[in-house]
Amino acid sequence: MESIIARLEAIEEGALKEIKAAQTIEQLESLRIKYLGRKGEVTTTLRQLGKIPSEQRPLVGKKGNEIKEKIQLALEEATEALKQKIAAEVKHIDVTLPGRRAYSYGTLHPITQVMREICDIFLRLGFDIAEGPDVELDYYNFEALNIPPHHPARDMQDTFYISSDVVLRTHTSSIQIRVMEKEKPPIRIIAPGAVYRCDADVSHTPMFHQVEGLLVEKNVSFSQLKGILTTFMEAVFGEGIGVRFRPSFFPFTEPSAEMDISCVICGGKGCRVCKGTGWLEILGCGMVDPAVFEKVGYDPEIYTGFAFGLGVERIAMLKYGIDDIRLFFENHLGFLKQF
Ligand code: 2NL
Repeated sequence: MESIIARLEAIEEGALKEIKAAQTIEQLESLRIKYLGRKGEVTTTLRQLGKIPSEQRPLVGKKGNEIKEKIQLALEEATEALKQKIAAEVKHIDVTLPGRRAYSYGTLHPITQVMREICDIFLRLGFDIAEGPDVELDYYNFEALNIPPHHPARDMQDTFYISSDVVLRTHTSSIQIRVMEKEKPPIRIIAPGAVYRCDADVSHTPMFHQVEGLLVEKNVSFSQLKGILTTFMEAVFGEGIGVRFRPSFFPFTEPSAEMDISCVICGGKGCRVCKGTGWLEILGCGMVDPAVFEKVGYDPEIYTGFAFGLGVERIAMLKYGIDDIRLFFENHLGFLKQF
């Protein structure tokens, strides 16, 4: 019996010493396990109670319980003291130190900036801005634009279908069809907005931005189209920019052309970006196809018009020398802060 009591007292002394020295809440928790846990020193010692004469058991048991309670109390007090110490340290943060500055205000996204710049130029040239729905009927996106039923653009691989006759618009031409349906010529509008195509790589994202333009009056000529677009390119890239028009094809224009500008990276000498040609493809355009006029109820014998479509991300990439379109949509502050 003497030996068990002596052993318990030795455990108590060791435990109280260790509790006093503990520096963290975690250390205190491991001390609780070490002494009071199921396999702890106090617990295992008291298990030997069965080995001593029964009349002595109450006395040893009582001593054991007292020691348990003392250790428990010491642990609780030490934990509480530590918590208060931590709280006091938090209060002692020096609030007079200079702070780390957060960005105090944001900036417009580079695509928004370029989009506004493009719209401003056309507003100065006398165009109005028209808007329309991103979720569009197949009719306005394809059919009214003379895009035949089995044209590749209608493929599931290129177009996001909501249902068999509803799509995410693949170009903002659909806006222009809606305007022509409602209003009579003269029409002089641009249609800016997000467009959607099922495509993704360094130069394609599933959502990007377009500005289309449409002018309808009597006696509109291709030279007027060339004049407007040349003035526009000079406004965006500077007076010195070179331009050229190459024949092309679109179902909604006839004749159709693609416009190139002299390479803004090498100045026309030939480089990696222009693939050695000195020229960059910048937009598609043409004279509105009579079939489109018929769809919206304009008499193609009376009215003529030109139209064009350009990609905003493409213009922004060339303007700022960006080689990966995905950077516009990753929202890294380091990238965005540069604009
Ligand atoms: C491109 C080509 C183009 C049009 C868009 C258009 C709109 C109507 C009628 C006729 Cl309502 N045409 N838009 C015309 C030619 C080309 O865009 O490659 N865009 C990035």
